[in-house]
Amino acid sequence: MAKKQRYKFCFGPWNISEGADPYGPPTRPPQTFDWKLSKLKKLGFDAMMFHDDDAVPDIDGKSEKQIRNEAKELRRTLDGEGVAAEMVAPRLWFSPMTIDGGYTSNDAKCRRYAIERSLRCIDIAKILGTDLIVLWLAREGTYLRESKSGKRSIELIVEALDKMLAHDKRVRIAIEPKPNEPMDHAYIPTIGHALAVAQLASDPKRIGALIETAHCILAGLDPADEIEFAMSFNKLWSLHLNDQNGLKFDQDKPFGSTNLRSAFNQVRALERNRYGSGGEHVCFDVHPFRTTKIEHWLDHLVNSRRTFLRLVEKARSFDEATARKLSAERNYQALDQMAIEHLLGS
Ligand code: XLS
Ligand code: MG
Repeated sequence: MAKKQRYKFCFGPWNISEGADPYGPPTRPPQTFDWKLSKLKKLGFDAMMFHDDDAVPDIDGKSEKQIRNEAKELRRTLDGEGVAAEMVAPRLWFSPMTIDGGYTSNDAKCRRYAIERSLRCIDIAKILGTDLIVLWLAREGTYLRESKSGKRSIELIVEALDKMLAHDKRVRIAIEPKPNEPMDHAYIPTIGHALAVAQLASDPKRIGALIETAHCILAGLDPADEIEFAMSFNKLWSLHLNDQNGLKFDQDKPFGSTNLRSAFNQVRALERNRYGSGGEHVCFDVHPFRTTKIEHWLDHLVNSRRTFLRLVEKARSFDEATARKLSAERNYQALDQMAIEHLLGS
């Protein structure tokens, strides 16, 4: 029998969030980074994901040398805790320089800022010991169709990718597609778009993808199919599992919270394609509900991991032979009920 995958888990400091939303202030006081890090291993996680300014706060006001020094200090702290850095992502959506987008801004000065910041992000990743950069292209899109050219925007994204690839010969870039929010329409809404854009870059081998459950649902797609699509190209380099109830704001609910059967199918897709066998992590991009009390602050992470592991058991004990037989007989009614009964348990 094939060796069973042992999954490696991670989350980011932003996943222990304070509950602010566009309509109200935080409902929990901020926690320090060190506190978050100290909890990680105890909760059964292996690695942490970072935005560039999670790693080096106030990055825009710091020199290259300062950035490197702070990244080195963080590396020592991570090593001390036995925690790996899974990836680093440039936060290209917060600064006044990214109001109109990063790489696709209509202002050349702002575009230069976005690229420079991405190169610093690569420097940080190298120091933290990861070759993986994640690009969530938050503001690369339009609020109104007349404001940008779609073709020019793709050229600008490819130019930025090429500069990043040239900056460090070992870096790999995983594009995290999302169809909307904050933009009306984003330029890279799905995995298919991400992998197509990769083909235009100078070294397509070093561009892959990260799939987030909620983002697939927002695009009207099935997350399990998106996972298998990316894995058909060996391009699923990271994963943000969570959940989402329909087409509304990005909810980042605990994994399995809305649709347990979809969560099961995502895990089954990962299992049968051996996700993780190349060292990839299972990350939970989940947030506590705004109502969460301080004493329950980490439960969404613990619960997502637990649900994932329970669904791994469900995927491993699913009667695949019978499923194949029922599929061959086109008895999908029985297959449907078999999946339901399996999830319900005895
Ligand atoms: C937002 C994204 C973000 C990325 C990291 O919707 O999911 O959290 O995962 O930049
Ligand atoms: Mg995400």
